[in-house]
Amino acid sequence: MEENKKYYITTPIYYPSGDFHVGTCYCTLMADTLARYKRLRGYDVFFMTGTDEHGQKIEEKAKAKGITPKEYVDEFVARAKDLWKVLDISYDKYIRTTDEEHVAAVQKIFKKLYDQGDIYKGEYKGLYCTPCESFWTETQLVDGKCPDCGREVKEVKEESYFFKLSKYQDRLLKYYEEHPEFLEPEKRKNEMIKNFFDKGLEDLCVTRTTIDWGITVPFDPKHTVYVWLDALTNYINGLGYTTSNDAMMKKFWPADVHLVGKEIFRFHAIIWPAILMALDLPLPKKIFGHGWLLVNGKKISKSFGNYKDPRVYINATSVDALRYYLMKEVTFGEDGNFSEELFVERINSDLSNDLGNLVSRVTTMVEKYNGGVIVKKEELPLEDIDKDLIDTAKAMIPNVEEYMDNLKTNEAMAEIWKLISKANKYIDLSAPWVLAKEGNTDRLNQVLYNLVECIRIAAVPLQMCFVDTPKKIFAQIGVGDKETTWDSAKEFGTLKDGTKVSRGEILFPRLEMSDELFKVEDEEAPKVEGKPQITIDELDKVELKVGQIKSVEKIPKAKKLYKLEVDVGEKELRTIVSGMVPYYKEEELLGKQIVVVTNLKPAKLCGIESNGMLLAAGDEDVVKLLVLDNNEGVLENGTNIH
Ligand code: ME8
Repeated sequence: MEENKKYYITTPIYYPSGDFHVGTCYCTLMADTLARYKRLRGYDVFFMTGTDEHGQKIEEKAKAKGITPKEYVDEFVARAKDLWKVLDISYDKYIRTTDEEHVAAVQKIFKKLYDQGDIYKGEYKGLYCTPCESFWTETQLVDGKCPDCGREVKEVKEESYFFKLSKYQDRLLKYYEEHPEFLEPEKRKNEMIKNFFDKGLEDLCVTRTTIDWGITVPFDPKHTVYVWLDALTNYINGLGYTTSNDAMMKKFWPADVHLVGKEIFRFHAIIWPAILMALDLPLPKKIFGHGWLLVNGKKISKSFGNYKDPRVYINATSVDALRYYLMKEVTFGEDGNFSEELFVERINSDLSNDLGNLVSRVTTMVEKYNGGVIVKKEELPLEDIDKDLIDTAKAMIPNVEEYMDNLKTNEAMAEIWKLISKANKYIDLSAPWVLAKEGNTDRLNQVLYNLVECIRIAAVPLQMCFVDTPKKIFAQIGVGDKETTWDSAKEFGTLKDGTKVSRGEILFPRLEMSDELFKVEDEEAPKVEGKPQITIDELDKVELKVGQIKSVEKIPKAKKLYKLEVDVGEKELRTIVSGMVPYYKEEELLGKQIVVVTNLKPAKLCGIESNGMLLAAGDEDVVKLLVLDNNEGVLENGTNIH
């Protein structure tokens, strides 16, 4: 392997909130396709993905589930890794921000930046969006709300450490100018410069005192490191930065490309290079901000209720079908659409009709007319249709390389399809069945050779995106390892005389759109908030009763917790600890008839044993208790709820 043929590619590290949908799979698949492409070209590839596991949101979600944040993220990571296995994602490292090495590295980086004066202590006054974990200035708000998610922001004031982002403004602008390839697509770069640099960069708050679930500042432990300094440094910490074992860092840094979604592009384009400048490290070669996958014009995301579980589509088709769809449907840097109809249409036209039919027609003909054997004879002159086909085949790999090197994965796929379409047309133009009927064996052999050779050449770059199909094709056309390498696809005529072809299973059966096609089987149901579907018997295990709140007391030291005494129709009142302080005043709770889970295992919260749980709805800012609509005691306390 040549020394300079190294390639380091990353995806964002994902938040463990909700399960992955086809939208979140897109970036990982794109990275996987690029990693496979580089490996095929003989590069030593390091592909890293992972999870961004700290923050208030995780702390709250874990609490809502009655588990610790670590348990919550562990569960998520197990599911994430499971999905990446199903999708055959070939990552080399899965980094978690709760990994000991990452935590230690963040602390060292923080201390270094503090010691050299790039981080200082100050007071933060600002507007905070809890769901996005983002601070905003007044001018950035849209209609007084978070510009990213449109939700309410809260005013907060607290002691914080700041990173001197403003100090790097001029150096950043100069760098963008001198390295036009650094930020892509161009329009996103220009938009970002206009929105953030025109107003001037502000120093960045990098710690919080109100979030426990985070990496503590080593010399001031009441502070935890706040999101971006923790998250962004994963890209170097995953290579062993700050450790004595920095061989990977030496080998792979700077990264070749960070792939990120468009909404987090600016953090990667501004904060990350500034941190690297402060650490005196080279900057990544490219940061690419991709578009979103949309359903009915809206970003796929759980909160919009258009959640799509990738497993549903894989079960109805195959891993390769979903991988192809995602690589084909999203154009370089733009948004792409996802709908079940589009998915079916794309699979039927490109995979069943074009690719599948080509392989099946050609292998059938070789079996029928030539007993499954390829005959290579070079004495016959080429006809115009042969020349045209061979020219297309020879041009394909250089064109695919050009597109892939510029991250245009969908155009690279289209380039392969040009050859596939041309080969299908060539069948019609050369009409092998007529040649067979006429007994024109030499021309028939020549035509069949050209067709099988085209299939081989097309299947080589398919290995970037497809994980099973190329193997199946190679087996059907009887080619060995040497004829499946990247470089072998640059030559026309590599296929050997006497190659044995045997028709195999249909590669992509046609899909019929129906209500049944994407039906979710019980055991493979899409998970909502990480919970699998349950049976009625399992539901029956939960005991729900009408309860009435008889006393309410704030728990000193706990910001959100009340100690409640609740009458659930038993001799004694139940003590239940509930995080309702931000949402209800004491007097609002007193006397309310509510829904209580009465058979929940007791748990100690702030030293108080809690015996049960109140049911409530909502997330983050708004939480409402489930209250009986007739609150006059028509139903007795302790009544069962079904
Ligand atoms: O932002 N289509 O994590 P995240 C395409 N932890 N991409 C989508 C998408 C869609 N419908 N929905 C989400 C974070 N994504 C941080 C990153 S990196 C140091 C820290 C993409 O889980 C989104 O654009 O909220 C983003 O790039 C990625 O999923 C992770 O989002």
